[in-house]
Amino acid sequence: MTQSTNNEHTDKAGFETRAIHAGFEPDEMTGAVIPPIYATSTYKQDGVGGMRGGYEYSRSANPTRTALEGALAAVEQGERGFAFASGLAAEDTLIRSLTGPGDHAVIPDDAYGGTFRLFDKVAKVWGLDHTPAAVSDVEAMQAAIVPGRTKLVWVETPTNPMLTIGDIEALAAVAHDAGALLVVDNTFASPYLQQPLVLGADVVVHSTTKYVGGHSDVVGGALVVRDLEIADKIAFHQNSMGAVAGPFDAFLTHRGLKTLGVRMDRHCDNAEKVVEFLTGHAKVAEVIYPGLASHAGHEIAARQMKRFGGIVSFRVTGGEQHALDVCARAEVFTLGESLGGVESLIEHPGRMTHASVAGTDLEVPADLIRLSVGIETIEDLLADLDRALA
Ligand code: P1T
Repeated sequence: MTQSTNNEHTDKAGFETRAIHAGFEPDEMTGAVIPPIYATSTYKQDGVGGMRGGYEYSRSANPTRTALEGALAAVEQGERGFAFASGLAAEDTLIRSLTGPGDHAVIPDDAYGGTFRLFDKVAKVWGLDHTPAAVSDVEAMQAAIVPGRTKLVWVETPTNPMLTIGDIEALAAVAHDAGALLVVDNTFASPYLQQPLVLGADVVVHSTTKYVGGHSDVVGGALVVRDLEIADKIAFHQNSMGAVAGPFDAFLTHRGLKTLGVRMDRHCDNAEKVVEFLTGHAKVAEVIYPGLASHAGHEIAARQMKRFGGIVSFRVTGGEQHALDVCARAEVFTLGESLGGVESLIEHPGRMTHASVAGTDLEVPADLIRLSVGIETIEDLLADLDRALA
């Protein structure tokens, strides 16, 4: 049941080796190379309290989930990983593990709409208030801290959907100076491109629904930490709140994680070509991608990310209706929410993923389109965009 013992021989290995081997040794009885799906809710005890390997009940721990959690810790270079039923379940568990009524959090003024809704409509009712600030502006993030009350400085980098970049090292210093913890939602970069714990972050959050799972066939979330006291609080709340990843979901997520490196490289290759195609296109007003030298966060992104990712946002020249039309005309790019799967997706954040931030500080431009560039043949993706924009 302990995770770190499974990772001993992979601790110093390269990223892909960790992604493929950490968290699981071939099954002792059968030699199975892949963690079996332990579809069991409970475990036989050898006399009261005589647990085999520490397994007692599958909300508390399940071997398929343990394997995934060990692998997640290894790819983020953390000590403990925790797998949840969704990204938002992971976030909710984290918030309750590390804050209480009367506390305060600094959150991005540009974030996934569901994350904002969790802070604004759920955590606030519970007594945790928040101040949005720009993740790209370290001084603004610092100014938003309420001395003595701020427990979390929470960022996404790159953000969803504006792809704003936050300087993880600088933000960690600011948070720690104020006695707060830095939480980084690493969903857009994935652990292959960026490892926030190495840069000083205290907690990494993932919607594993996205690049980690990678095939749009499972919803899940994760938390990874280095500090064992924080880990104990999360472990207690994971079990007490119960929003865990089930064994089938843990299996699919773990299977996806093994190919993260090769998939991300192709996502990045294709995204770079899409950016090149959109830049200067007559119907495109602005292309937003941290890999562009003109992007305000380019230098920081180049320092803290291996490459710049598979998400490209852009604004069209003809306003909201034009953006909606482009979304409707695309064919290879499937119109749908979510991101990070092998297939390309297109969406209108204002009406779809970020509808819950309409009328708030986090509202997104109406002429904005977000692409999750998949790993299909690049010529087909470019031809599709050309048709959709025409
Ligand atoms: O959907 P879920 O697995 O609960 O994860 C929530 C979440 C958390 N953080 C980020 C950065 C996210 O992008 C998401 C989910 N986002 C979408 C569904 C989307 O289309 O943007």
